[in-house]
Amino acid sequence: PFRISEKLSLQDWFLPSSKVELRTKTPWNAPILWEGTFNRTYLEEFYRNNPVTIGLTVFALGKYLDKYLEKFLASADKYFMPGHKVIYYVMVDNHSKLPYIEYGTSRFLKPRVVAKEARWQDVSMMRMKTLADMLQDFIKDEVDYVFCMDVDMDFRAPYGVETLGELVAQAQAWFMNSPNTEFTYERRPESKAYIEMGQGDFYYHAAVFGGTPSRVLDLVRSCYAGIMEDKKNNIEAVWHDESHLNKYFLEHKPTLILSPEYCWDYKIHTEMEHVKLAWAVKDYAEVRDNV
Ligand code: 2GW
Ligand code: MN
Repeated sequence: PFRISEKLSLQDWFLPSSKVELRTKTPWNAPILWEGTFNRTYLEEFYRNNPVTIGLTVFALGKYLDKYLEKFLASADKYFMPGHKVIYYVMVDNHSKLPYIEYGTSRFLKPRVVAKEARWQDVSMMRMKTLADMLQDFIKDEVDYVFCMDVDMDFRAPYGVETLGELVAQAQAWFMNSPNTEFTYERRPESKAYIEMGQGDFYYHAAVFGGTPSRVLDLVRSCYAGIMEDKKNNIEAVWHDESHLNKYFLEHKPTLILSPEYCWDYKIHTEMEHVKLAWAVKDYAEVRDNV
C-alpha cells in the first residue's frame, strides 16, 4: 500500500466556505466534513487514477451477531465506498451465524472467529487488542485505509472517499454543539483516559474511527495500553474504550473530522438531512440482559 494523501491537496477538493453557518475547520486546520464541503466529482476522478483498497472492521459477538450484522454489512455493501475495493474484516464468535450476503464487485469478506469476553465492557474494550494484532499481522499489508466501526448502525447514503484521511475521527452527534465542559470525558486523574476540565476539542464517538493502517495501529495500541494500565490500577474509564479514544485524539489531533451526518442518531431529530450512517434503534434491556 502507498500513501495517497501525500498527493491529494486539500485546496483541490475541500470547500470550507460553502456552508458558512457550519463549523468546517478545526483550530488545527483539519476539515470537518459536511455535505457540501467536498467536491465528490473531483475526488472520484482522483481515486479512479489512484486506486485504493479500504478495510472495514466490525465485531459482532453474541446477540449483536444475530441482531445487527446482516443489516450493517448489506447496507455497507450498498453505500460504503461505492465503486472502490473494500475488504470487510468481520469478527464473530459463531462462524455458522455469519449472514448470507451476495457481495458486490471488488468486495471481499475476511471473517475471523474471536472469543466473547464475559463482561460487555470487556467485549467493547478488547476490540482494541484484537484490532492491534490484526492490523499488525495482515491488515496493514492489505489496505491503504481502514475504518473501525460498531455494528449497531446501518448505512443510508453513500459514505465515500471524501472520508479518507491519515487519522479520521467521528464527532459524536449528541455533543456537537456542547461546550467541552459538558463532554463525558473521564474526569478522574487516576485513569489513563483522564482529561482535565476545560480541555478537549470534540467528544469523539468510538463507533467510527479510521485512517491509514499505521496511524490506526498506533491509536489502538495506545488505547489498549491505557485500558490495561487502568485494569492494573483497578479503575475503568467511564465510557470504556471511548474514553481512551478521546484521550488519544486530544494528544494526536485527527487530520479529518466527520460531522454527525456520518453517524446520526435519529433520536436527536428525524429531520436531519444527508445522513450517511445511522444508529440502530437499540433496546438496551434486550441486548444486554445476558450480562
Ligand atoms: C455491548 C454492550 C452490552 C452488551 C453487549 C455488547 C456487545 C458489543 C456485544 O454483546 N457484542 C458485540 O459484538 N459488541 C460490540 O461492541 C459491537 O461491535 C458493538 O457495536 C460494540 C460496542 O458496543 P455498543 O455498540 O453496545 O456500545 P455503544 O453503542 O453504547 O457505544 C459507545 O460506547 C462503547 C463503550 O461503552 C464503545 O466505545 C462504542 O464504540 C461506542 O460507540
Ligand atoms: Mn454502538
